[in-house]
Amino acid sequence: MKYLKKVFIWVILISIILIIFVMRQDDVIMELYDEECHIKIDNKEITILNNREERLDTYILKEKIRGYSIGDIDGDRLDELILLTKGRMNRWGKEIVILKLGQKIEEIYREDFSKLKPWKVALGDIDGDGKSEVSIGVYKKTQFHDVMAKRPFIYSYEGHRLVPKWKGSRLSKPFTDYVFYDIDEDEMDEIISIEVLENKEKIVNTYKWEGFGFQGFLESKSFIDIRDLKVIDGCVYVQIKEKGDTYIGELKIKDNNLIIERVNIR
Ligand SMILES: [Ca+2]
Ligand SMILES: [Ca+2]
Ligand SMILES: [Ca+2]
Repeated sequence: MKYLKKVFIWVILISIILIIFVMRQDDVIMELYDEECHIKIDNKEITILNNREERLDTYILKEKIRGYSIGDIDGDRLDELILLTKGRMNRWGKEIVILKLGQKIEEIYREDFSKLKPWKVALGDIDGDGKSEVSIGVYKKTQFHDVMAKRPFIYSYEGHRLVPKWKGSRLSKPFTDYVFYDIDEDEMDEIISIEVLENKEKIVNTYKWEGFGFQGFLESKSFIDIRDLKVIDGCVYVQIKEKGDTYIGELKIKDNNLIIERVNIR
């Protein structure tokens, strides 16, 4: 009996170690940023590797990474990596760190945004000038909307700093998440958001930049639940929950309607 107990404890311990190992593996993300190089993002460590998997440079942050986005924010045709670091207690993010990616990694900007309770960083070229704007998803009140809510603030990177471009009070409804994507192929990115209706059902909504603010564009029909908004390989996907059915759908415009087409991917 004693022997069995020992075996049982060992099995449990080994299982826990395996689970931790697998979870840690999940944290490693590979991102391609030009034809020759890719980066590996692992916890606090960012490594540039070439096509032969040779390490070109490594950058180590003090804090863990909560979110990131890659794109050209200054129009020099080199991508930047924009990171949001984790704050204390991990509920909100803390600093925005911008790294220029070439053969080497160069930190070009760092600022503490913890007062705004940041929870997301996303990039999109909303005005089509070839430079991506930096959006920081914040959780706060604004002058015109005195309620704590998620809001997508927009900045442009000018003169080596992030300059506010739009600190609008909110989107048309409360939202759970957003990304930027050129849904109508006019070379300007729209905001694509998952929004919550009064009856708690959800819709996908889209907005176009109109020079001084965002204008509602197309919205989908409503579903019991919509989650997991992602841009993968140039397509936007969401997970849809309908009565007795859950599936992945791809966002498309058809006959001037925003539709979510079922696809067979996981
Ligand atoms: Ca750049
Ligand atoms: Ca732009
Ligand atoms: Ca567009």
